[in-house]
Amino acid sequence: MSERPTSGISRRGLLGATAGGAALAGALGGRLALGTGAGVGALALGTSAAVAQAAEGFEVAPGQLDTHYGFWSSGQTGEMRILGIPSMRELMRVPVFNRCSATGWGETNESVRIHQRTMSEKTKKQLAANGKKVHDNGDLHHVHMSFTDGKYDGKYLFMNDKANTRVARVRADVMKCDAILEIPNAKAIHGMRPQKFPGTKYIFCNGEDEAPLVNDGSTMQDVSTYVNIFTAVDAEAMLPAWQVMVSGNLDNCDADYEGKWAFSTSYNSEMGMTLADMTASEADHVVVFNIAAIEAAIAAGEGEELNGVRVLDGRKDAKSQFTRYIPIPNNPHGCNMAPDKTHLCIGGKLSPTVTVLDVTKFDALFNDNADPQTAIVAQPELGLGPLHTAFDGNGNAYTSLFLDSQVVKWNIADAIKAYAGEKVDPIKDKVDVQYQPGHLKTVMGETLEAESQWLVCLCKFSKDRFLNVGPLKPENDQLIDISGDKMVVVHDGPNFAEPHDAIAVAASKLNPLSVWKRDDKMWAETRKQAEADGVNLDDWQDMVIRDKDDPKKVRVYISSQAPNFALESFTVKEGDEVTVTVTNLDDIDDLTHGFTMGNHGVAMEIGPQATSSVTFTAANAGVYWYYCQWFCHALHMEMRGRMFVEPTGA
Ligand code: RUQ
Ligand code: CUA
Ligand code: CA
Repeated sequence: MSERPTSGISRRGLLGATAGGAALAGALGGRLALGTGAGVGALALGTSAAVAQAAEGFEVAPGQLDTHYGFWSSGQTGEMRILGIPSMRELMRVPVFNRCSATGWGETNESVRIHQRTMSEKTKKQLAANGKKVHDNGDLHHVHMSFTDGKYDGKYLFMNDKANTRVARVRADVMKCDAILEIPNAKAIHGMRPQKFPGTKYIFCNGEDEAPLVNDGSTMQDVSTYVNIFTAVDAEAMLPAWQVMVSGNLDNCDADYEGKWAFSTSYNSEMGMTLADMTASEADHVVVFNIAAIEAAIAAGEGEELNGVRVLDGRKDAKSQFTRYIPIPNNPHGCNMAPDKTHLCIGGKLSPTVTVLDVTKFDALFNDNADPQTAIVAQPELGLGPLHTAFDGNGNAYTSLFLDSQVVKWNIADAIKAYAGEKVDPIKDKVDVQYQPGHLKTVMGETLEAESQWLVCLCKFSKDRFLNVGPLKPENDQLIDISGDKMVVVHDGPNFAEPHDAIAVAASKLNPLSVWKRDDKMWAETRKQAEADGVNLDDWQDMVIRDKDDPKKVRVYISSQAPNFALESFTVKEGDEVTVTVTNLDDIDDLTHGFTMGNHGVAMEIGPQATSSVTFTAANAGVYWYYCQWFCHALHMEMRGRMFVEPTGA
């Protein structure tokens, strides 16, 4: 049994700072936030008419559209969310790793196929032992869009699942998940970024947790057999391209604007298994991955193949050309590449500094074995608990200070001058946020088209900012106007568990469909089965087909057109495995139908021109109503029918 901790990292006074800082910020925030409404709240912050004006700028009147899409992670909820910026209105939730009651995601055959596409036999066994077909939870920290030439290309969104070691892709044309990849060999995918240049060939994925490479129970206690794995995923195929073993663990990552490097922070260079061990060193590191050297080695057949992926050894002792390790104080976290194409900013977390690396100096680290420290060009001391950094289009950086509950605006060029000994203060402004910010994002700020108007700060706590809803409080996403010299908080946005990260994409980059294309690949497999059954999914269908080879299987094809299902009833037998395929033949924006089978735990969404199917067992004889659960017509309530389940032997 371990003892209740009394020391650990608090020896550095930092846990103390967390508690004290939070209490202080709480008291302060409470006083300042007495006025509600963004305008009043902002004015209460004590500045002037300029503040009121800034607060007005974020309001989007009824009927008006936002200028930017915000794509939000949802942490342990496992979905992706779409918000409008600057209104901060929630527009949509896209289920990815979670089971969704509204859409049937995680239950429909189409979504289960996507879940199981790369699922290992081990995972299937684990799930089956727990009575499941798919994981229905995820821990989605990071959402990023695909790039072409360093700019968002509006094609895909990629996201990680730390809980079950996966990455997923959402198609931006329909805003639905179309691929989930279970990454072999690695454990707990945390940091995840698309390659920025020349395009998103790879998704870089950090394995955060250390484990034996062959994790079969044979060397569990021997930590020297533990490794961490960095994975490059082929973004089109959504399959692993290659992996690199590293020293230390991996936290966040990013990529450069020339397609040469990927980089990851590590907080556990110690390979410690306890909190005290993980914080023992004064410095951890950033790993730099040399993409060209890795690709050459993979092409030459180097490394070992393990579970279908070639794994290279990039650990320190291997002295390879795959990696370099740059020492960074202390348990670093955020890893953000500036749109100036040159500077990489690493959040110190336990160190009050952000370390600025010049990526143009990385060639020398590999070619001349230059001292890794030569890549460090600035290390401004910004405040307590620097986590993540965002950028505007004017050479400024914005870093979240977790312990200080602030955002600090600083100038990269000035920080470099100060590091070189010049008397210049890189810090331009600080603003209080509520409270304990993690990620923060400027609009378009992780691309070559960084803008300088809005910053979204994702706060981990919201105490006293909203009506009390019980012990579990919402998080607080705050919108900050960064267009002037002073940053101004203009909006509080409560948000459910637990947005880690967000990106903001100009609305012009996207143009999603309103009606599905009938031949979409999402239901290609379902269409194949229908063809085999002699059913044309594009026509009116009202078919009930019993499988010739397996008479326990019944396939029911139902068209829907508001307010009708093609079948008012169908009959099956007790114990039958029933697959219901519904096609929505309506061809009108926003006309979604549903299919819910009463008392069977089965419900799904069928968008205009879409096909969805679901399989369940009719276990008990009786009459069951099915109905359309998405409001579609004045006679939507009447859009229902009966399933008769005959007793066995009838
Ligand atoms: S990282 S703890 Cu985005 Cu700050 Cu996941
Ligand atoms: Cu169809 Cu409601
Ligand atoms: Ca450490």
